[in-house]
Amino acid sequence: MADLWQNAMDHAVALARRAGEVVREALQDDRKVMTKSCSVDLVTQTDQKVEQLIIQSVKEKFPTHSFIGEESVAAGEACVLTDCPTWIVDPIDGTTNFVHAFPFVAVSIGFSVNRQMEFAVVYSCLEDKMYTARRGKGAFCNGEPLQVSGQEDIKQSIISTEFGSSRDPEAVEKIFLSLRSILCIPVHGVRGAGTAAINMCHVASGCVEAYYEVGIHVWDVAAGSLLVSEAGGVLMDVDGGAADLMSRRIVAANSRTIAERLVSEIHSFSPLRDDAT
Ligand code: LIP
Repeated sequence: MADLWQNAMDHAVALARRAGEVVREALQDDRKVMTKSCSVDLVTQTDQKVEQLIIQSVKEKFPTHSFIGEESVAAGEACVLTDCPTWIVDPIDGTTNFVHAFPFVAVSIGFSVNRQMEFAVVYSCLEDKMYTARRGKGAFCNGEPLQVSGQEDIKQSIISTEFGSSRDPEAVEKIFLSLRSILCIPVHGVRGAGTAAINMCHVASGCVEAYYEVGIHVWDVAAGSLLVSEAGGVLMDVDGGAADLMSRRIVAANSRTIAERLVSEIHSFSPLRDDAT
């Protein structure tokens, strides 16, 4: 049977590649930096330009589809996931990296139908790595199949996480408590690429056993979540329940064993949900 969404996925890959060119070109110029929720939550004209490029093109080709886009939500649009075919777009995941030319920057496009991810595209623009996944058909990087790590001992693992952009003292305290507990298990190391999407690609690729973060948004993790599950990994809430992409909390791991062990060390908190009205 023909794959209903293959056409949309091909379009997403082409758009991510074109968006990557825009990002690479913009790195040659001065980047005008603006702020959103706080002084460390950055946005540039390139984030806005890339999101417009993607949304306009999708609207022309698939006029009935819906969107959740990071910059559209920042501009006041609702962040609601319905049963409709929905493109969940982060035009530049790793904006702070982009601003500083720190070399991990991704275009992240997830596509959901009936609130289930159908395909995922994460383009790591500066590495020229195109990560793709289709529900039930596996995960790939530049066409090569991905498989999560088989490591089940957290003491032999690398864990990735981020500090995020909240500077609320209570949140920062929880972040440091979690980090201390995890480091002292002890694990082999803690890493963070500065983009949730690429951190999740690292889990899918098997070079990192697990990634967790509290404070991310649905556009940061929608595509990455399918890449991880299609590469054989698991998703979980930081308290051990079912993952909820709107909750701003995620654990993405190679296995349930590693995810549950990690959860037992995380000091969780609950930021305002993405779909809170
Ligand atoms: C960022 C993430 C990063 C996370 C930040 C932020 P942006 O996305 O990918 O890993 O720590 O809180 O959400 O703002 O660069 O798209």
